[in-house]
Amino acid sequence: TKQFGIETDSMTLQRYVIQGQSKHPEATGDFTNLLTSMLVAVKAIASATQKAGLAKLYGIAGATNVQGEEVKKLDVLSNELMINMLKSSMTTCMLVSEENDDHIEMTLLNGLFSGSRPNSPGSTTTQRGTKRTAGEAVDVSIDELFRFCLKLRNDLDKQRGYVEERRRGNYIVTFDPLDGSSNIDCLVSIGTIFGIYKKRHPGAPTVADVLRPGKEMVAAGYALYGSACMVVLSTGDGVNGFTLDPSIGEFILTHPDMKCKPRGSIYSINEGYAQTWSKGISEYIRTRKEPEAGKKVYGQRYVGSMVADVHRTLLNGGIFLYPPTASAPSGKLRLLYECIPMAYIMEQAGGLATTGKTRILDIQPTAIHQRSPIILGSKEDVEECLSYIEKHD
Ligand code: AHM
Ligand code: MG
Repeated sequence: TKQFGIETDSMTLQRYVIQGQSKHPEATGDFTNLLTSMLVAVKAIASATQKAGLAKLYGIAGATNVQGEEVKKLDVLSNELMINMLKSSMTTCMLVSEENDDHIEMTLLNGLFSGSRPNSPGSTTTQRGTKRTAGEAVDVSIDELFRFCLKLRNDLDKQRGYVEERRRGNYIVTFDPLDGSSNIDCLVSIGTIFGIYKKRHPGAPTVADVLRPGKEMVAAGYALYGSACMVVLSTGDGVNGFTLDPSIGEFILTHPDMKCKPRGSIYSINEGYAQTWSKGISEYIRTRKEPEAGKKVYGQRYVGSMVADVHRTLLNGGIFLYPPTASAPSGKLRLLYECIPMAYIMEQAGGLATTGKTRILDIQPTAIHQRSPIILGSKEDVEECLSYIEKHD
């Protein structure tokens, strides 16, 4: 249905999420609000990314991030956007960002009744306790009025607790606001990665609420700032891709029910670290280039931006690897906001994601910035790689 070249009934990301929500009668709409707010950040990052060269946003901001890496201005901006949009959505209780050393806890709103509470009325006022009939002038003692106000305030305090709890929200979001920072200045694709958990108990969240295996996540996804801006999202029911139509500022469903084909023909790894790979990884990669008779060689692609490399793997099939190296013995990529969300997407699309020993989504995280090796992609390719690891490592 098109009029004047404009689709009049398009499936926007928000519409898609609202439709999903209608399948859950208990849904409050918070998840939709969370995503809508986060998409504002994504759109702003997409816009800033395109303007970075012009606006001179690129360049070193003069600070290093918590991992001792250079922080670029666009990283800082993206982080602020994500935090501010997620906070103001009033749907989250905790955030974990690659750019922040500590987790960010949502504070309750204060100030509604912030005055100090007066002491009990004491014995200076008298009790009249007179009965009144309709029409009679109301004769209320200071004491009665005060008790009434106190009760009203207690009731409101209770309500305020409820309201504050509602405003804090139950969702926990982990994110890398701008992944692939080394690619910013040379205008190569970069992305935002996010994972969403739900707090399962009343009251304040604790860090244990975010140190949970990826299989407990309720949603994950990424935004890719490439030749177009795309959001790939899974809410645990398959994977869908939405492309930003800049003329209307909306994400439109362009890649419904994305599947990673069972076998691909591309491997993606930083070959510069080949010397420090395990025997299993070395043999697996060698045999991509020197296959046994009758098998085809694999092509090699490596952008160096996880979002771009994973997105290509999802679309075209193949395998992406960031194994342990000499300088990063546990791998480089972060479990909570890089490995787990990508593993979630990949599995939802029919692919696999592993450390080489364990399924990524089964890992019990122990620290918010912990790293993990990762191998993900087409099912048969990952299985074949695992067979080399099993044989040689
Ligand atoms: P970043 O969070 O500092 O941007 O680093 C993460 C990026 C990933 O996007 C990418 O897969 C990886 O680093 C590339 O690392 P390397 O340059 O060692 O191959
Ligand atoms: Mg990163």
